[in-house]
Amino acid sequence: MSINSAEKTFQNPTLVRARHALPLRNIFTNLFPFILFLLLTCANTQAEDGSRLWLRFDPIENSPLLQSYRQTVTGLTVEGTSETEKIIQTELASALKNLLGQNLSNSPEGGKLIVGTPESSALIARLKLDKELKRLGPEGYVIRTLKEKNKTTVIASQSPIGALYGTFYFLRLLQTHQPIEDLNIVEKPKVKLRVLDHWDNLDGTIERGYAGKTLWNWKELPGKVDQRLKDYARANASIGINGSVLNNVNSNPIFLTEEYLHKIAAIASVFRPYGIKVYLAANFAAPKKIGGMTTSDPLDPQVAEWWKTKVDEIYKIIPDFGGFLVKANSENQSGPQDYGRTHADGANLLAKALQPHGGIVMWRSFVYNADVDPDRINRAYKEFKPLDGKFLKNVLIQSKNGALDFQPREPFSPLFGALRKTPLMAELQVTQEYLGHSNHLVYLGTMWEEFFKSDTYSKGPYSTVARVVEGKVFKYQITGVAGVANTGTDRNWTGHLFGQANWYAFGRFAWNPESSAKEVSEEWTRMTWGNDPQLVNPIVGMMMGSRETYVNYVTPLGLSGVFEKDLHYAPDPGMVDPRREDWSAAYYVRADEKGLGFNRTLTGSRNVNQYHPPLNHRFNGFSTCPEKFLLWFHHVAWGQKMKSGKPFWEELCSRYDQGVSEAGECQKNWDLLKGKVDGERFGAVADKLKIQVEDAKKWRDKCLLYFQTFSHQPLPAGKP
Ligand code: GCW
Repeated sequence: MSINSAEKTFQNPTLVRARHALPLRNIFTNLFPFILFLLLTCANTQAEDGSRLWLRFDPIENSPLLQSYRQTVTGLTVEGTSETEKIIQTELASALKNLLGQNLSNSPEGGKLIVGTPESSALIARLKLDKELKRLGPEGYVIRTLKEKNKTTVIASQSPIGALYGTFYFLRLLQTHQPIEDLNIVEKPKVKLRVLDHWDNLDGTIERGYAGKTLWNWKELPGKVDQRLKDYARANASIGINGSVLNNVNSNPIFLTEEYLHKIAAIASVFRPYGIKVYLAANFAAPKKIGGMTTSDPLDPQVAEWWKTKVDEIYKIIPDFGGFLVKANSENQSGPQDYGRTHADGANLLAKALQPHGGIVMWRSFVYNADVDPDRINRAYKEFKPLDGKFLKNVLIQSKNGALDFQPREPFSPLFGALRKTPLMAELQVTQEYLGHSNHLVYLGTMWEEFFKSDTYSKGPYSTVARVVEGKVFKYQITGVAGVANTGTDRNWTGHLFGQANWYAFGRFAWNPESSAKEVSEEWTRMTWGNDPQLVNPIVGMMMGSRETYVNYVTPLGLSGVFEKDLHYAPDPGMVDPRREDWSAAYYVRADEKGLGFNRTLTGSRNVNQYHPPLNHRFNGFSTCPEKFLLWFHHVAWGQKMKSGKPFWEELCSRYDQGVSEAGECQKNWDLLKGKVDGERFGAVADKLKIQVEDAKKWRDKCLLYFQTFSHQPLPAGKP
């Protein structure tokens, strides 16, 4: 029975009653509990499409906890009249109503939960937190229980945005069932720019997007702004994301035209009260393509004038515009090298135009022109290292975490720690281009933790990537972390329900690159699935192992590039792409009669030398190179003895097998949760896991059969 027909029975009984008065009453009485049950389950099921993300705010059922929360939060005072402060008010009032079942309207004085800034709130001003809040900056905040004031809880910041971040932190404590009666939390982001990069195209498609279409409806904007943009901004604010690059780095210059700037302005005004700035991916050839000029040469004064005029126009329409992201001289995008100029010339051209408005340039280092070096992964370092110090102050160089291209596992790109005078911004990929799209459950928090924790040794030990990115190693003036977004128009936002965890984790890691993947996964699990330890422990367990499992059945022991052409989903380890050698799987895998893997040691492409000592030596030596990076740096003989004592071929086979069996374990663990989570979300994940387990087998079989044509060794018993 659908909820509608059940409702009709209730709402319109008179007609029916006239004809069957007595019997109907009996039927109704007997069936009442059943109908009620159906109604409740239907209502419940209908709501569970994942659209609420981690902002569910379901009622707290644990009664002692509920009671203590109710005692702590007995009244609410949110002062200030800015848009952001209004958002704080409604957010808190509705969340507390849902979580605690309490209607707390905003009272001007004396609530037991007070939120605001010294400017907007006389109460907070009286607390004399000014110095402390100033040190925390506009996005930092304190959450403190005031003992002397009848245990009032204060959420205070220098700015309304900081107060909003503090509000979401406070709500997270409630959502994850933490104690709140004695708080002293002091928070500030470790990174200034925390930006989602959307690879969204003008036609609504998303490059490497697996969750539907773009959220920006260009046809309807600026007249109509979809409510989902508000939901998107709210979700981002709840995890501290403060910027969105709206369009693909393979960029269409049309986004810079006046018509589109007005559409973008409409998006910016929805994002603004949530603390999110909009940025655009700029097409370097725009002066020629939309400006009617004959050149886009960065050293041509008229080109500089064109950009200055364009940028001035942008700021007239969008006064708090963030700046540009640029992919130049890479994968057919034009750039300064088209005119014999350098990346610094190109970046500085735009930086100069943006500088008077406070805008910034995020210039990507994802370049790999074949004439620079025969090994693709040597190229970006070789191009950018000599330019260190040549960029204007408002330029950041944005580098992917690894030197290749968002593989399931890569060592950190040697650019981290190589640029001392130019801020290096980390680019992570939240969308799972090489990680099973929206079909595979792969939690990326562990990958990002591994990356950020890597020691670059660029200024002696403890020069971790995290500290480089935070500007602590080389004292960068601006800092940033970008993530290629995995959002789209799917009801659940990310295609796979566990893709939401990667969006969430991105925000948490961008705020604090030294975060713990486990803590983040636990937070997300509690908010998304529930606080029952019988749910939390197995789900966190599944998440924490998921990336290693994927690596095992896709790219074990440091393999890379084994993917099918263009789609990057299925395996095709022998693929040769006629367009470019370095788009071919065979180029990376390097399988031959002797063995497998890319020799990047001193006898090979010498990539190891792009790392600071002792890493260069460590990666260069076969016995010192971590096994997880072995095939990345070494060509390993099929019979080579491994740490386990097994010959390499057997080790390789067993890693693939391990991946397959771990994927199966993950599926079994999920099955055990049947009945413990709502049916709709349970089923959605179960369906995806089925695909994942089948895919894992395909990966193992296809790769091993291909490698076997070189190793000529038997497959372990029971394999194809
Ligand atoms: O990984 C490659 C992707 C391209 C992407 C490019 C990049 C946006 O396959 O789709 O283009 O990286 O990062 O620029």
